Amino acid sequence: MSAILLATLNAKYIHASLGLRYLYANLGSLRAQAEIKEFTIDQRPTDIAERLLAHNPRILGLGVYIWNAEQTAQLVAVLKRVAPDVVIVLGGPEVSYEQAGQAVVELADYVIAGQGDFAFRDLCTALLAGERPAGKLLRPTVPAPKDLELPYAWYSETDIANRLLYVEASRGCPFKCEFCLSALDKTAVPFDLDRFLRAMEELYARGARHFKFVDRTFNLNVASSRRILQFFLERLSDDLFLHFEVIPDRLPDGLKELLAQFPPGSLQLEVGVQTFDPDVQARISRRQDNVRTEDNLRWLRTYTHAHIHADLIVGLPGEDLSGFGAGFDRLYALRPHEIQIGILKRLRGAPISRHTDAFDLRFSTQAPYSILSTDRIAFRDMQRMVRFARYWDLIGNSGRFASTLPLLLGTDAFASFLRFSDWLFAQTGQTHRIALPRLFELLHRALTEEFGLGEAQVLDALADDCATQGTKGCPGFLHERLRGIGGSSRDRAVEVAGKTPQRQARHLQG
Ligand code: B12
Ligand code: SF4
Repeated sequence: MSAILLATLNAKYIHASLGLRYLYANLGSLRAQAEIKEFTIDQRPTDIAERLLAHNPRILGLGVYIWNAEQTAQLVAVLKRVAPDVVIVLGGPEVSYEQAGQAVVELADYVIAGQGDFAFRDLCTALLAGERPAGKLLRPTVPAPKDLELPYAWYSETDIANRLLYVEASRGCPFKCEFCLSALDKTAVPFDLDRFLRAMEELYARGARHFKFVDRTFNLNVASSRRILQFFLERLSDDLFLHFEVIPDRLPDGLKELLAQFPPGSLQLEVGVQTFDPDVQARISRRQDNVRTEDNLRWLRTYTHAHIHADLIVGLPGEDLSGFGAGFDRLYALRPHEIQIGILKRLRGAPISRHTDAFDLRFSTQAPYSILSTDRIAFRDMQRMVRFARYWDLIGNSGRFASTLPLLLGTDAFASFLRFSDWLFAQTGQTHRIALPRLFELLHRALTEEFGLGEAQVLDALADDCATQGTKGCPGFLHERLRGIGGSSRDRAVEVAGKTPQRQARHLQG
């Protein structure tokens, strides 16, 4: 039995909640009466309610995020029907802004907006003492990192063995990109680096090897970034895997020198580019030097083994389809390993909403509040881009079609892939559950029938890609071609089936 439960519904099992572990770590003496319970968004709200109530809690703190808003509202509705006396306290980014009209907020007892590390403890102390603080919405001051207990000891052995370990060396972001919730932060505040690295050392000693930094901009303070990279370079192992989010136009030599030392499969960088259009960048208050961005991406691809994920957003105010396409082509030319195409979302509290009227931005009213149309991109075209993004994941980002993709994209990457995407959807009516052998067949048909390429060239490319993945599961029409494939592709197959994917496997599940 626990008087206090802290719970959330993660996007998938692989994602462990760092926020809840912070709240738990900072409960002080109340920690002895508290427990963390994590679920996923696939679980039924009634089942979750049953499992929570089995602990007979007096207070239930729930972390509410864009990915679980709907399910959490259903959960709270069930709980309030069957156990109205349990005090429900909400927190997390989804309930930190624009609370009016949110069903989940209406049902709950308290909402703590923003960083709740201490506020939750204080509220629990009051509630357990029989007080009922007046006012439902609490807006605590932002805690200083130096005062916070670090949460890393509360990653269990199971978490360490099976899940992504989120860690943060700093909180907040000094930039103001209007689509992003971090635009509301005043600045980035670092945790004491010695203390942070001691915690990393402890995690490492317990066997942790997959570290995902949630710092908004890892390369903001180069001296700190260098120490962190150095720390992990001294602990390189076959299974070490690090993920950082970086801004693309800041890569001083001091960082480059260390980034270049990480072996293949050990380092992943998420590089937000979002748009290359200077007018759109200015409109959404995103400061970005495009030339430096390109130089740095080129440098990273040439001189490091880092796996580069570069992000673009469709639907930004003032960007039409051809503008997005130009950005896509410009980014593709730099050959990041993945181009993550995000559909603009209107996050609660994010300043992008100031452009809603001027650019006729129409967002879905359901989480994750994706854009449906703008004055420049009609609903029909936005739907095409949603499919483009999905198919790009399957074919461009999966890395499975290294030989076939250049044939498909030709000299005009965006236009060709959009044409392919439209064709694929017309053929299948599906964006999900397309098995790999069928995808090979569809690519074969698209390239020969729709794009008019020669049979031999297409079969060679597809067979090469099939061989790279290990020939099991290759469709029948490629078997003959595969028998003719020699050593180099087979070597690649061994490499791909070997250690690199194993290191990244856990990350890729996310
Ligand atoms: C990890 C992560 C994910 C993971 C999911 C993790 C999980 N647990 O399942 C993945 C990669 C799946 C993901 C996906 C997305 N994410 Co995300 N993600 C993050 C990230 C990088 C880290 C979260 C974290 O651990 N932060 C550190 C902890 C300490 O902070 P915290 O979680 O906010 O917790 C504090 C407070 O919120 C509060 N709090 C939290 N829980 C509770 C509970 C109670 C009771 C109380 C009182 C307080 C409280 O106190 C905590 C301590 O201060 C954040 C950015 C960031 N750096 O925070 C974005 C962020 C949460 N994601 C965001 C977005 C928009 C998305 C996507 C929509 C992106 C996209 N383009 O597709 C998708 C949604 C996926 C979907 N299925 O719909 C937004 C959140 C918007 C929102 N309203 O929730 C964020 C803030 C990014 C941003 N700056 O805009 N994400
Ligand atoms: S997009 Fe990145 S740089 Fe811009 S405000 Fe958000 S976290 Fe900061």
